[in-house]
Amino acid sequence: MRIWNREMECMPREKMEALQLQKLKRIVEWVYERSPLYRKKFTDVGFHPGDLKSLADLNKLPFTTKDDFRNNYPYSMFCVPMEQVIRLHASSGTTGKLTVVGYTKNDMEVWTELVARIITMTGVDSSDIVQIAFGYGLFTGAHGLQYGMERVGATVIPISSGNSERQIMIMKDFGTTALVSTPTYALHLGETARKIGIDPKKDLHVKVGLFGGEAFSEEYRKEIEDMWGMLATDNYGLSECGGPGFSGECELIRGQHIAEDHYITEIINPETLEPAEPGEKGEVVITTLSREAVPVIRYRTKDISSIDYSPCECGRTTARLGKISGRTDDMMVIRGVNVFPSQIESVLVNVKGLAPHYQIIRYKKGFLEDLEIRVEISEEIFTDRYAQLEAIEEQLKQQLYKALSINPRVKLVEPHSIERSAGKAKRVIDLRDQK
Ligand code: DLL
Repeated sequence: MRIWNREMECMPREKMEALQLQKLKRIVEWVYERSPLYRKKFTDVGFHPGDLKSLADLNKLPFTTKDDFRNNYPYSMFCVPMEQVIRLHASSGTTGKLTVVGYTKNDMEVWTELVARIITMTGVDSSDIVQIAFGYGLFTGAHGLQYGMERVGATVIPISSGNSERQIMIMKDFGTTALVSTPTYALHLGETARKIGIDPKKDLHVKVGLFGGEAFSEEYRKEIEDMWGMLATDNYGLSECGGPGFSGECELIRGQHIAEDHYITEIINPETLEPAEPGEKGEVVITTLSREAVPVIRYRTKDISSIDYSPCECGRTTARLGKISGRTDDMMVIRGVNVFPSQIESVLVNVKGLAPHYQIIRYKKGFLEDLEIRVEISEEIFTDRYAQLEAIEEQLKQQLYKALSINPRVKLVEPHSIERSAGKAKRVIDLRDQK
């Protein structure tokens, strides 16, 4: 198995921690000197860069949040003059303003290097023809993957998202061997292929998928792998920390290797803000060590996961991030029970006769919040075994209750009736304010 940067990716832990401390000291000084926002934040908690003696001192530093980006829109989080910024990207916030990030020349170089690493982890190399079906634009996904692919020497087809039948035609004619998209779009593309009489597994030659940008359950992975006959890898990152390249899965699929020479990752209890126990789940908090234009110190991602520090059999020693199992802010509280959309997805994809396309509707009955799960039945059931619908619905209800301890309303809908998305799927529809 090839490793893009053996020196960094296979570094002994002690050496890595020494490197992280050295880089952390530099970046803390960098933001203190250049950003009135960070200087104020540090002063408010009585911290001075000189107080940083060990990695453990990181927890003396204040957190950064998406609100900081919102309140300092568009450029007040920047630590370099605009003359040094050569690229802007942005992501949509859950509410209100965009989250804007900038890149210096050096930031672009580091980004390219880190994406080349996650690409190499999946086995993709210069012999591959890669279809990038993330939307091009302000989203970091498409551009980041393109730089990394070109760096490893792969052939890039920058097709962007949408126009699915054309995507399939190109895949067939150009001999695409790797697909880059959201997991939802990969499923949709596979479905589209089947609709026009092409079996993605037999008639196409896509052997690897680099997926990311949204939650990706194990069951969803299996669904995609069976459909395409490919290795489907999960890759995580967020605009505020530079986009894709933060972490990715190697061919062994043992969690996502984190680029620890460029990021320090903490897992905290989102309520107490104390560090989680090793291996325990909590909120992922990221400090960027190399970013010049918009570094972030202890950025609260609101994503929930855990970290495994044991070395991987692939030879890399970098810590591995577990699956993102939800967000602190997509957690729904239904009659006192905490429910994550990812839990619902796990149930749906395990009930035979259902297709992996669904929506979760949050609504109110009187004062009480409830859920309705709309899920498509599979094509096969719809045409051949319509009579089984009642039994499938019953089974789904039972499984949902078993997994969630609540009884959401269930509605089976016709194949293809739920709107498909070329980017990130909108799974949860909030109708709580509607009568
Ligand atoms: O989604 C960056 C990216 C692009 C990562 C392409 C990987 C591949 P944003 O648009 O800022 O950046 O969205 C970041 O998306 O906080 C997570 O909630 C979610 N997310 C991203 N990747 C994953 C993943 C890009 N693999 C937000 N699993 C993050 C689960 C993910 N959630």
